[in-house]
Amino acid sequence: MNRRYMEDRHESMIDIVESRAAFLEATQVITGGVNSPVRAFGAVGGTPLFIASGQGSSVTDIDGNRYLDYVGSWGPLILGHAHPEVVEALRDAAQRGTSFGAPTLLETRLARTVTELVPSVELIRFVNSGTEATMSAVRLARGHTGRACIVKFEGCYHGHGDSFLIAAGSGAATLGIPDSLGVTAAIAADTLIARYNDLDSVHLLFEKHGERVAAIIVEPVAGNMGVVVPSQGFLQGLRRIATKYASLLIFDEVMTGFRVAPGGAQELYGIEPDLSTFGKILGGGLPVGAYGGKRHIMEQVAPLGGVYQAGTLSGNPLAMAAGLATLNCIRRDPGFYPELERKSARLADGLLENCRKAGVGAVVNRVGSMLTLFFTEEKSVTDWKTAKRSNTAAYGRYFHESLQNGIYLAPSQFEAQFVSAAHSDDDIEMAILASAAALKGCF
Ligand code: KE4
Repeated sequence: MNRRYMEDRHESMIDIVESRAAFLEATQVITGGVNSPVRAFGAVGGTPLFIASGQGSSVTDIDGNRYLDYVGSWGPLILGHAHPEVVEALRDAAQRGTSFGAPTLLETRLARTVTELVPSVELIRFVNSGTEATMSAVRLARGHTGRACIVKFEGCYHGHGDSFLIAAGSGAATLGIPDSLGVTAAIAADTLIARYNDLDSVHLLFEKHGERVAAIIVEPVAGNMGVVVPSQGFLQGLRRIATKYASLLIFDEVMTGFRVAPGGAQELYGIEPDLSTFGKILGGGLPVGAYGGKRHIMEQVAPLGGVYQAGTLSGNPLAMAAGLATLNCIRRDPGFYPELERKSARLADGLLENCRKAGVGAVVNRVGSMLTLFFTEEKSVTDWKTAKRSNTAAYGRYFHESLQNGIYLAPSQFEAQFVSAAHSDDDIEMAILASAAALKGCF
């Protein structure tokens, strides 16, 4: 056990005796005590909180401390925790068996729902994570075009597939390992890196390698360097370049799908990708991913075509039931997104106003109910180069001050915060008040 790993963890002021003991025990049997690196609080210091339960907009840790939750399990919980219709759907499905390894009607119903919400998706395949979705979409693009290279963007994160762990965002950027050990030079050579919001950097790559590029994969709204908004014409430019070179345009909508609009970022910005990937909200908090797109492309996946992809629990009834219940709640309420927009805009304005009053340099980037407060002297944060200049030490202090004020934020500057339908106006006002108090404690 790496004692330094434990000793570096200074205490929060809140009583987290149980979490501390639980973390010590977890580190003896789970690598780093966590099952995903960003949960280890590596970027903010301190001991990860072990969560006992979630209800609506809040979570409670095993010491009994309750927090307003603006992480939302990193995006899936757009309805909030333990939504009654999701819980009921899960209970009903579980009583009939948890997995069959055979087709079920639930899969077809969820697939039909996605094709109705996202018209560019004519055929879909369910998998069990966003990573599986993006890995499969890239394999399909390579199989469809017969080309080896992909273009991704510095600071974007598409899961932990080997081809993506080059200049990656999210936990890779948080921990300062954007290029992972274990990814071979041969694999890395096929991943070309461009700059987000910089079409010239994409043109340069295509002028040199265009005939070898199978796909551009992009987060249509970046959420893994913190939220970075596509500049005017950026996504349209990628569409034009991909078409010109007969490469595929893959929108990684794992985070933006059903988050920024019912039909995701492609609806919001009016761009039609060739393939899209999904996860998070699609499973309502259960493990799920999906990739889908034009029929003539998707028909190249086994068993119809020669691109192989499979999965024991793909389309499992529990994830399908939770995803269907979630999307049904979203679809039937015409006020769902307008309400999210109103509350999220109020939160973003309040956070920024607090920083202005406190004389703290800050930028807030937001699309819909995903947003990031960057502590920075930059006038804007438009790519990884500007995002990484943020004051991550200040963010770490702000994170802990926020915890002490009852607000649970992402333990990394390079992540998004999420507002759910369960967040009330009072929750938003509490987050704004708590933010003002947190700033006092860390600047
Ligand atoms: P998963 O394999 O974690 O389900 O999805 C990978 C993925 C793919 N594409 C995008 C745009 C994503 O944001 C993600 C995963 N997001 C991170 C949060 N930034 C997951 C949190 C974590 O790694 O623990």
